Amino acid sequence: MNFNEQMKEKVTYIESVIGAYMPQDCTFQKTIADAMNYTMSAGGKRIRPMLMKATFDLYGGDSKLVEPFMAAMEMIHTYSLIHDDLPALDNDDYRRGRKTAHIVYGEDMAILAGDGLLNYAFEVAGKAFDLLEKNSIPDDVAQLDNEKTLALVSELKMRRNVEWAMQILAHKPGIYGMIGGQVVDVELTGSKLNEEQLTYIYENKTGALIEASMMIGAVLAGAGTDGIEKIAKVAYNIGMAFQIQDDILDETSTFEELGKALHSDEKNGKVTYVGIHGLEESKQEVERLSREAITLLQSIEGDSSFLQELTEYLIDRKN
Ligand code: GRG
Repeated sequence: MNFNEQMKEKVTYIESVIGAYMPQDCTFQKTIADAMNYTMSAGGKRIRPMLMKATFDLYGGDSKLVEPFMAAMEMIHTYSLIHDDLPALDNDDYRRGRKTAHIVYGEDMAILAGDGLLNYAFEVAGKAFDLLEKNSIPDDVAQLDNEKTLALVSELKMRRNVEWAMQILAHKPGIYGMIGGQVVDVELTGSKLNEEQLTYIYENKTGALIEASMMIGAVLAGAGTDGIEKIAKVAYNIGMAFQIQDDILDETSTFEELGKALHSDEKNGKVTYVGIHGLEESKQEVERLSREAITLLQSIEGDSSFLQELTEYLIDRKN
């Protein structure tokens, strides 16, 4: 199977996972489920769950534990897009090739749909606990035989990994991650940014969710601290390259390819990497960051070929 076929197959799988975890039974509050589903089902590249699952595979993960986290991560990402498009922020009319949520459902419902997705993401991720084995513990633990003890220890290890993944899922999209980056981005809109401020914004508003995705994949697969640190570095580079490429596409792509309006940064008075360094240098930086990520991936034991190809593909992505 070539890379494009693999991507297609993976997106189909990710969409089926997301679909399985979307809210089903809504009565009086049905509008919120419709509004949440409207942007969730509009497509999107599904890069974050894809990176999470590919990292999980790289570190030998072989359970379904990662699936609720894949869905949860895409929900958090989609909430951030719905809120980012609101009139109070970027005021965009199109996203993922469709009218934005606030244009279709009104500003009130779009705010609630974003809130709904953020909250529901944790409800969904928490379902990973239901997937764990539940070995019974006798009152007198001395009665446990070897086999039962081993089963309990293995369950405990998995449970710890899920708890750790939950912590990452709560931390990275928050004020020390995505929201932090977004706050500085909003506050400094229209001002002249220095390199340090720009790096802070990119590391957080975009990088944090990419880092969280790959770290959660590694944690759930049971990778050691060393493995998690390595993948966090890979994710850092991919995240920075992803945002610079986003800036490049905002200037050079088409509405049809992007599924949203171009020149959004200019319209909103945002200073970007491209604005400071120009297109050519920005392209070189995307290439440099991505090549460094690929070299790091090659130093990790295991089959990282899909992750390497995905990183390569992102250098030239068109949307
Ligand atoms: C709480 C009011 C309120 C707002 C929150 C946190 C936030 C607003 C916005 C997040 C910042 C943001 C949108 C960063 C940009 C990251 C980025 C490059 C998004 C596009 O991701 P893709 O290209 O999109 O993966 P698809 O549609 O393919 O999923």
